[in-house]
Amino acid sequence: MTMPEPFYITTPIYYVNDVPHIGHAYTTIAADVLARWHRLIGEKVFFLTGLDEHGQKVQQAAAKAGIAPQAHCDQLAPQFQTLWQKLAISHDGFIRTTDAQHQTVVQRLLQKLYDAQLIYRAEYTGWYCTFDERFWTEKDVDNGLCPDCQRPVEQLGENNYFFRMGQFQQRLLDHLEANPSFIRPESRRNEVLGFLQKPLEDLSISRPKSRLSWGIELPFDADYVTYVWFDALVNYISGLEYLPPQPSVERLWPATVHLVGKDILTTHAVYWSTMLMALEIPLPHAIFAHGWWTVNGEKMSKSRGNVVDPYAVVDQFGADAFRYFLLREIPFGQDGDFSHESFIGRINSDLANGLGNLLSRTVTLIQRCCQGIVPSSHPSEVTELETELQAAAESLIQETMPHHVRRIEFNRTLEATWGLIQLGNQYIDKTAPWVLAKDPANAKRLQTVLFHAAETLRFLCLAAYPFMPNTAEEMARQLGLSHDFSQALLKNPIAWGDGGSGATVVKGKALFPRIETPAAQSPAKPHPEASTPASKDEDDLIGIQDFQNVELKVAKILAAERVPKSSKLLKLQVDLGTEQRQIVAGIGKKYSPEDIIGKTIVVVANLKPAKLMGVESQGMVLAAGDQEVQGLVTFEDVDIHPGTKVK
Ligand code: ME8
Repeated sequence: MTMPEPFYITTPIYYVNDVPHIGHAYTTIAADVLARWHRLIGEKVFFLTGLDEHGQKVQQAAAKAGIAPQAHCDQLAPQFQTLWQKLAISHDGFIRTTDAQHQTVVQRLLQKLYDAQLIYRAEYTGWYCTFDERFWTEKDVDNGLCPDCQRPVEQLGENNYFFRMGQFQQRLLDHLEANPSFIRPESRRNEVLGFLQKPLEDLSISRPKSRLSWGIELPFDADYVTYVWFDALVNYISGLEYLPPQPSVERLWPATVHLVGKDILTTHAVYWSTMLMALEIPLPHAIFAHGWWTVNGEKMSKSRGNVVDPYAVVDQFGADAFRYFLLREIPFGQDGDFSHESFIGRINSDLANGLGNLLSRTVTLIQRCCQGIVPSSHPSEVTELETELQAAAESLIQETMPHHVRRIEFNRTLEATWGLIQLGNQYIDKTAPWVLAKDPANAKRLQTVLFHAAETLRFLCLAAYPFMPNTAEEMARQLGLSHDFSQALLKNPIAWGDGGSGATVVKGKALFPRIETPAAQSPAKPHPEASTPASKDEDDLIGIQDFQNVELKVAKILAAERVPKSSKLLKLQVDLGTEQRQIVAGIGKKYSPEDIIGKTIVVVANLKPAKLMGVESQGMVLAAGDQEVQGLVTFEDVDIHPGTKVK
């Protein structure tokens, strides 16, 4: 019997020259989603992340802080580890390049290359960029500036050790040719092919201690330390020797995928691949280089003061909203822009109105109509609506999701998931369980509908889990499911109707409370030319809180009839998303009942009930006009779910 191939995924190991930011969070979250999905489908997963602690950048940061480099690393490492905890990162190993075991492996591999005469010593003169820690040739340097980071370069001549990288150029080209999905996405593969059109030079893999002392000493020359990239790349193999519970380079290597940002594609695709070839170690199956985040359209930088602090984002909005936004907003591989407006927009529309609303209305209805127990379906009551919902949920979990996750298309996976959420919400709107609940003759139909709503959520819970693990757990809790997400829940196909029924639901807090933006909270500043009459007495104005005390909601008119003996009053039955209400409205002179059935309107939902001509009214509709009503406030061209808040 052959063992299934394990899924070994890595992130870059981040420099500890500064605290982590949104870019570091992005790659690590993406790797976490893949790791969680592959565990869910029953694969053996090893997920490695960690820190790159040597080299000039770290030495300089430590000097600036006035402490020894190791102490500096020890201070910063917990900042990354705590952030990964806050972001629910489920890595299996955390490597630090100052780990003694890692250093031993680096030295062993260097010695092997040296013994094989693949490392030689030579005098080299070139233009050195301290920031990028690399030499450039005369033709690369542009006006005395580094072509990569645009910082000044200095001419440096020194003796160094070189790895015969150029010798492997053709083999690397052949490998790229034979393995079209080795570098992904396709556009990045083309970049690497382009890079390899020029002759590939040998790589300086040492730094004299006189210039840089913070690194791993070369095993064959104590006057030198190892170039930080040679040291760092080896982490992908050295970590397997001492971090897994059963150390096994043999079983876990080659890596399934190295996730990296596009900035470090060359070091991975070219340096690392040729190092592995020289060491006679197989190459990883794939290297995926994702795109770059800017903030409000600008490059993130300390000097601009626009670095997004993931700690602050998580504290304010929660880990899952952040995880969702980063992977939903842009296709993985393309560049994207982070702005608070788009983030909050996604929270309110996709998370609060979409997923949160579907869960809360389903749980509320099951509590109200079925004593809190998820009912069973009755085959005689299953219509096309139910068949469509079931087919959509099954194809999401069994086909669409595996397809897109395998291709590392996070946004497509999430789009498909939100397609099902929308279908679920529309299903509840169409079947209107609160109307069914009025007549005991509909009991079987009502149970069938609520079963299907709950079952859709059971499937959604699994689809959401890799992306939003905390949310999935809370959904399972509210649905009364005893899911243990650490198990391979999708190892075997899940069947519709296999769980759920009989569970006791538990109403919990909203999954994603709507975020009121500062603009909505603070009264808008009047434009100088705005027509606020100068004489308007301050006492006539209300504060925002007064307005917020009025709960305005979208409602759909299900039925309407005239109140006997009144020319003005209509008695309406409206759908409020989770309940049906009766509202008496003075709109009978403008509208006849048949005109308004099916309209989506706005109602005041927290008004004390009152009796109008002896008929109870549980709210008020919004309409324009003074003595005479001229028109109802309606939504004509957008499909908005009943129950959605209006502000
Ligand atoms: O390069 N957008 O570490 P590093 C998206 N130590 N991703 C971003 C980003 C942004 N604006 N900024 C950073 C190093 N990243 C080396 C790696 S690996 C053997 C050694 C992410 O701290 C992205 O993954 O500069 C990028 O490749 C990585 O952080 C660079 O992290």
